[in-house]
Amino acid sequence: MTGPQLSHARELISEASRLYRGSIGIKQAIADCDERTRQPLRIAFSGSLKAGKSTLLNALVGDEIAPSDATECTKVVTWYRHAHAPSAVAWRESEGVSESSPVIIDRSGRNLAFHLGSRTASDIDCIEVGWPSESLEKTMLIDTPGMSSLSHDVSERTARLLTPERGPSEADAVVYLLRTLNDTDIRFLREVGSRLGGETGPLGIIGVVARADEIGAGRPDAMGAARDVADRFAAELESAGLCQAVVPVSGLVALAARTLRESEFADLQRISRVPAGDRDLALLSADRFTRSPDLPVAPEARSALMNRFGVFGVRVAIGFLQDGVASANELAQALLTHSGVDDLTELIAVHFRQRSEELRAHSALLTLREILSTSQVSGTGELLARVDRSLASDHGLEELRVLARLKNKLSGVPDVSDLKRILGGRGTSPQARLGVPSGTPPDVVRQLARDSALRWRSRAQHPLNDPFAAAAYRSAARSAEGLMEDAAPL
Ligand SMILES: Nc1nc2c(ncn2[C@@H]2O[C@H](COP(=O)(O)OP(=O)(O)O)[C@@H](O)[C@H]2O)c(=O)[nH]1
Ligand SMILES: [Mg+2]
Repeated sequence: MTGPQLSHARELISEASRLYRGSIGIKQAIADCDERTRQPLRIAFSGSLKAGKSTLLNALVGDEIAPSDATECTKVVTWYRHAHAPSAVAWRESEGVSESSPVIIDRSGRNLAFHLGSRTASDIDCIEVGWPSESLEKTMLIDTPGMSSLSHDVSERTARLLTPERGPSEADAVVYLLRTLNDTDIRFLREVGSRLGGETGPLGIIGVVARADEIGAGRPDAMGAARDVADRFAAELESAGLCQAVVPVSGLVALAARTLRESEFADLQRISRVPAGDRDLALLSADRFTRSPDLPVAPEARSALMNRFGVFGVRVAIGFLQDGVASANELAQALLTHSGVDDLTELIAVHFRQRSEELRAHSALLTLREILSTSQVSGTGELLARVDRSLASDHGLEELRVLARLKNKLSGVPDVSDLKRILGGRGTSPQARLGVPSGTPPDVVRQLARDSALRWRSRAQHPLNDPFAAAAYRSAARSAEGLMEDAAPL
């Protein structure tokens, strides 16, 4: 079923298509815009070179589909879509015509690779990979080569996708990986944010403090250290309106956990049973771990464990096994939670997936706006005004903008957690917003929604509210009123 935002966007697009029925080129651009509303949400992974983008994408998909480390194909923007069988093609536009050529997917080595044949990255505009994965059914993931002050060429490809010279970004949402917070990141985030969210605040950007295990030099408390860093970055980025949330994640540990093999579990278990003295000594460094004569697992297998999990991952996994974790499934789940990827998945669900319709409608309308404002025919002025009204009045997007600023602006307010919930920060179903079980009957939901609307309206009128608080409470009241409408008897 299509929600009101997408239907309204499509109506405006089809009116534009009528207005421009005589102009072939523009008609095509409008048709592309309509097509975009029918495609899955596009989430791009961006950040500096080697930030861990491809590894994190793989961890979220639960399969190794994006090549990592710097080979030729990692210099190209790669789109991952759902398909019934694996496929990969390279696209190139030449004299206005798009040409495709096959790319070989090679899983024979230690790492996945795409072979481009005699082509180099500069001969290609993008690679499109089709993959049978459930996680790609509702979202398309875009791996980018990243930003680098050293490689202008590579940065430019990412910039062309996310911040093209004209018009909105090709992605609807961005996961931005940071290791430090430098000027390049801030400038780029500001630029991406202005394309995704417009003037009115952050929309569709989640920051990740990446390779979080390395922040505490691989010590078991590394994630705690990474969380402090994430909180510091979050304070800066959220208060500057550049991000909706920031979380620390170790993509490496998350990927190893999601693809954990029984043989790895058995090896880790064997090592966890070695007497503490020898084991702790062997775990002091990656080098000691692979060379130690005291471990009952072949050195090649240990070296493979180190590659897949890193020092931190191996130490944490062994810690879990000593604490009584008894199966590969249980270990994988414990590592996933510890890696931070569960928190990221939740943020992506709340901020991107559950808002997919609003975000896609928003991108399509921004594209339409660009088309209408650059080639005017009779009637465009009025349509443009309607597009602008539609962009400004989407309550779902307003909720996202308020949610992004709650932590910073209202952290001291006692009911900030209720506010977050009613705005959809813990899920967008009426029950999630009201904090009741999912089977709650409609008449109870309606009554609770009415109470909630009254409560937030009255909070909004408090004379001591600052402007942000007043606007946030008004938004909450509108959200609750929306629930009353949704739950109204037919
Ligand atoms: N320790 C650690 N290494 C990582 C992590 N994520 C990626 N790496 C390693 O960093 C290198 C670059 O990763 P890659 O995903 O290709 O980065 P990209 O250039 O941003 O796509 C690879 O050798 C990865 O194994 C992580 O979370 N922790
Ligand atoms: Mg990469």
